[in-house]
Amino acid sequence: MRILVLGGDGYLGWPSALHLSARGHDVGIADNFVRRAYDLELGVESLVPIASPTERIRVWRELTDREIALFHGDLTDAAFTHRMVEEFRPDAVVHFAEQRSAPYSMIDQHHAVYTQHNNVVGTLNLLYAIADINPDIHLVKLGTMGEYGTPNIDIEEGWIDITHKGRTDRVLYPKRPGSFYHLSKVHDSHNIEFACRIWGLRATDLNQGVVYGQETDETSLDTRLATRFDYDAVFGTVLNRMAIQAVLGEPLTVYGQGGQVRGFINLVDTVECIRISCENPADQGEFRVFNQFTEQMSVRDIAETVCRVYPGRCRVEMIDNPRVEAEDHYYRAAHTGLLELGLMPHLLSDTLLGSMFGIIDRHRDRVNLDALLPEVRWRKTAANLVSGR
Ligand code: NAD
Ligand code: USQ
Repeated sequence: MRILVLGGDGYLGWPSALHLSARGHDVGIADNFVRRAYDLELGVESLVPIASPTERIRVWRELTDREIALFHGDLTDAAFTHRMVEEFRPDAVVHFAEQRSAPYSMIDQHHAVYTQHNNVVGTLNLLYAIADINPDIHLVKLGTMGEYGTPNIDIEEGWIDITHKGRTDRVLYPKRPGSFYHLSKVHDSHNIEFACRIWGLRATDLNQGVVYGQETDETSLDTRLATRFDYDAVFGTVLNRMAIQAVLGEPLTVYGQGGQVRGFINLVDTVECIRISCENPADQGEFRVFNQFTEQMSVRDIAETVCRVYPGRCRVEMIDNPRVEAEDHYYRAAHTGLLELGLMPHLLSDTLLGSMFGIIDRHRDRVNLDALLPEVRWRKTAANLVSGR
């Protein structure tokens, strides 16, 4: 298949592009490299050094004799997005290219508006490009489990059958997300479902849980193929951060009571889910939703597991929760769709955590300790009410 990976320079996009290429697909990646610019803005860097986009592609070509096309541009630029889809003529487009940090979206008004504009407008431009150029193109869109929030009933895969006053219907599962970033994903989901219903497009919305891990079979072939690994309080996600905090001898930061339960997935399984979704497309006109995670854990469970496995001294600290979220709640989310299509999960294990500790230890000197503690607060303050810039 010809597969275009949007956001192909990011944490997940790059290893997914390599995985698809290794499986024999013709891959193109597109990115505006804004993720590298956020690093400059926040004064941090990926824990593991990453090569430039052109060097990554060159190394992959030298190792495998496989070509990856590169499109440098911004999805919010409608003309660029249209041109790229027209030129590459993909069978599937995997869309990772969004601002993906909840804390970044909550810094202030400017960052909230930027996040929703970037994410919602980029996706709309893509929907128009696909509808104009070839409605057969299968859109594989990265959504998030956080779209659902933490409802007091079981979470289904995207859709729910409800009976109300004696009548029954199948509707999109109700959403109650926890940040302006997560809200941008809800808006995307609605726009995509609408495009499938009205224009007959086909799409798979992958409501992914929190990803952890840094290596895949492909990225570990050469250090210059490494993907990024974020540890800071804005872009670092909880399991990666806790593994890094343990190795650095810093306290593991549990926000609030730590009873927050989330779905988690290993990077190795993420790239497989992308391959599986592309190779098993949604039907024409179908808005298909998979909940893309393999196990659910509380933040406290993660801290305890990391401390149990880490061979050195390890300390957990419960700090004031900078977010507004339930810390003790019901959580049970369906996630059978991808398993039925053949996903073989790699669950969190002592070996897996051990290999993460090894990677972290090799790069420990690159950490900016000042970036570890959360500073962005969900509640309104003078700093985040109006634009801080
Ligand atoms: P990332 O920030 O590392 O990668 C996103 C890439 O998209 C970056 O390289 C960035 O430069 C690019 N990008 C952003 N806006 C763009 C635009 N307008 N035009 C072109 N390129 C643009 O993020 P990631 O962790 O790889 O996440 C990828 C996707 O997966 C996101 O949509 C995110 O919401 C979703 N997701 C991530 C996780 C996770 O734990 N990392 C979990 C669930 C869902
Ligand atoms: N948390 C801590 N301590 C930390 C960091 C986080 O207790 O040091 C808690 C948070 O309060 C939250 C949970 O851990 O309850 C998850 O936080 P996170 O930063 O790991 O993940 P989140 O903000 O939800 O966002 C990440 C990705 C996002 C993706 C989402 C999947 O950045 O792109 O959409 O995970 S999900 O959580 O399923 O919505």
